[in-house]
Amino acid sequence: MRSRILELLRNAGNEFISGEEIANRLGVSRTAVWKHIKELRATGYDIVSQPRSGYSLTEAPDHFLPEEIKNGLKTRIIGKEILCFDAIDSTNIEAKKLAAKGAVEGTVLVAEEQGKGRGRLERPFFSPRGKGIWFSVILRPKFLPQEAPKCTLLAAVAVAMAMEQFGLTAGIKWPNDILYEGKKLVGILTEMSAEMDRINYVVIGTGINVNIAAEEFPEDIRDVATSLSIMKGENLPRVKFFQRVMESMEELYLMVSEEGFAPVMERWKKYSITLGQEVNVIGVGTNASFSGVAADIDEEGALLVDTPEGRRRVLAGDVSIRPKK
Ligand code: BT5
Repeated sequence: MRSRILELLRNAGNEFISGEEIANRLGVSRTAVWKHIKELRATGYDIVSQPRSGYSLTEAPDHFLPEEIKNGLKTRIIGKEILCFDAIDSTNIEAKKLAAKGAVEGTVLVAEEQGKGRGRLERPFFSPRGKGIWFSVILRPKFLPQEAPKCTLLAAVAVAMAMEQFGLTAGIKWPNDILYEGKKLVGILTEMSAEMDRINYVVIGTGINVNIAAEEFPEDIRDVATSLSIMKGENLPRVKFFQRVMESMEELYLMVSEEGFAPVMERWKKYSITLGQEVNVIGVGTNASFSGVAADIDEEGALLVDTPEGRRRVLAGDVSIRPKK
């Protein structure tokens, strides 16, 4: 009912629509309409009312509400189901639970705040309230399990494409970070459940620092983290940015099902700030490290690093780019 009232208010544009007309069109009482309007106001909608004219929507909140995210969203798969959480441990944990219970492909979970946002190897991921986009997407792709890590590259390209629409140029560091001036704006964690030759589900978890001021980052990551608002010099509308990310993700996902990952990899290379650089690589889960020049990524999304001893292939690791002398 709430979303149907919102739709009527939106369709009215700048005009007023009377409580009576809303009540008649939706087959409810005027008191019921009034109650829903009150609720909408409480969630942040600015709805003005005038005694004889009725109601008019003047401003929608930049909160994660399914009605807001779906409004004007141009996707068929991603966002088919949208679940919004005020607070949650981790959207990835919840997404995996739902996926195991049969959630439909394209289900999206997004939270205002995560209490236990996680990165790789259980590293904590700072996810403060109302300041970012902390979300997970459930996919059930037809490709092979060994291709799943490439979903991380796909998500990074999707965020980069969204940034472009807001006049921001992204630099992707292999495999899962988007950086600005060497500091991290976005982190991505792809998790999967699969059998030998079949994926049950993939959960792509993405954390985007949107409107976080430098001093709001905890001290331990202040030197390594940044946000879109720092980059742009002003706050960005989170819901609109999120819609563009979901649309880009869908465009790329459809591309993969038609043409495979090659066109996504091409785009990834265009945004890459890793290729051609001197890098230090630390294997994930090991402390083994080595240096070389990041030469390319292969069809599996592995990073190829040229070292004095020859070319090395890195499937999972932490890469730091060494400043040019
Ligand atoms: C990642 O791991 O960057 C993957 C992060 C994925 C987060 C999303 S949010 C939605 C979904 N739900 C989850 O629980 N997770 C996903 P990794 O490459 O391991 O980097 C982790 C490191 O990034 C930490 O050890 C910190 O140094 C740094 N870090 C933590 N929070 C950060 C933030 N908000 N911005 C920038 N850097 C951060």
